[in-house]
Amino acid sequence: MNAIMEMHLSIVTNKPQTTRRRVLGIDTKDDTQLVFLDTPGILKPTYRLQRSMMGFVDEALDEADIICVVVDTPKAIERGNILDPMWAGIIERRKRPTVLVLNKMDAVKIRKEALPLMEQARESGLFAKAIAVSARDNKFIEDLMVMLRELAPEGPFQYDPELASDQTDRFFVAEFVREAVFKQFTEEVPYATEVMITEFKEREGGKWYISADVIVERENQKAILIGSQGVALKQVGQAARASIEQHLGQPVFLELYVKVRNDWRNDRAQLASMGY
Ligand SMILES: Nc1nc2c(ncn2[C@@H]2O[C@H](COP(=O)(O)OP(=O)(O)OP(=O)(O)O)[C@@H](O)[C@H]2O)c(=O)[nH]1
Ligand SMILES: [Mg+2]
Repeated sequence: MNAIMEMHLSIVTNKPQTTRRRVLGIDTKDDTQLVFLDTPGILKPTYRLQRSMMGFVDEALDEADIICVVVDTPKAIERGNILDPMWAGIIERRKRPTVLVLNKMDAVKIRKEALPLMEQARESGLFAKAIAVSARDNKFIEDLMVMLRELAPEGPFQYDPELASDQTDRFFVAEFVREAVFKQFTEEVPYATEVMITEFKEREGGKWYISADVIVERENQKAILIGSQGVALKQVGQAARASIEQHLGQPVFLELYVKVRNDWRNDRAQLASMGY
């Protein structure tokens, strides 16, 4: 979605389960408007947050006219399989035109190795079309767009063509902070982290003031996030601020507070307060 929209709308990290909600992207060119719903990846939930994440996937699948299945091609080649059978069932039920997008082709040395995956896609009968692309290098992204335009139903624009999303600045700011945490820390800290914006003040002619709670599950995670003399948290703030300023086109003053909420990922009330 980011490659198509030439915008950093959905946060990207090398860790799985980065996307937790549905991120909406609107691409309007001439007489065509494509609306993308980026979702978490499909998984078997082991905690309540993941159940909610899969709820967002279900809603998006119900809403969409076209389903794009984006595959990590080098991994699929290694596995010898495009899809988990469980996912195939979830997609098949929807009976929508479905496009297989074999991504990360820049990381496939021998392109021929992707051919058996294409063959599998054909045999599965799941896909209306298949295409091999590289989001990183922007290769064959335009061809994918042409494919999607052909499959998309005709109708009036659903959104103001000037808009890139219908989600709030607060949402994207929280996501950029979470992205910085995902990038900076290993192991459990990113997964135990959620970000909630507590203040968002637009100031005429000055830096906007944004304050956010960075929520973790345990005291030891809080200590890791803050780091010795607050150095780690400061780095998170610096990285996040760069993305936020880029997104808002506006200098900001960003303040982060780390808070502990025990086991929030499994706590119904906590999750509800976060919008999950
Ligand atoms: N080499 C290469 N890497 C890519 C490409 N597209 C994405 N990546 C990398 O793949 C990793 C995962 O990207 P994401 O966009 O977070 O993947 P996702 O499918 O949305 O994953 P979740 O949100 O975690 O479910 C990141 O490190 C990206 O930089 C590509 O075309 N080529
Ligand atoms: Mg994602």
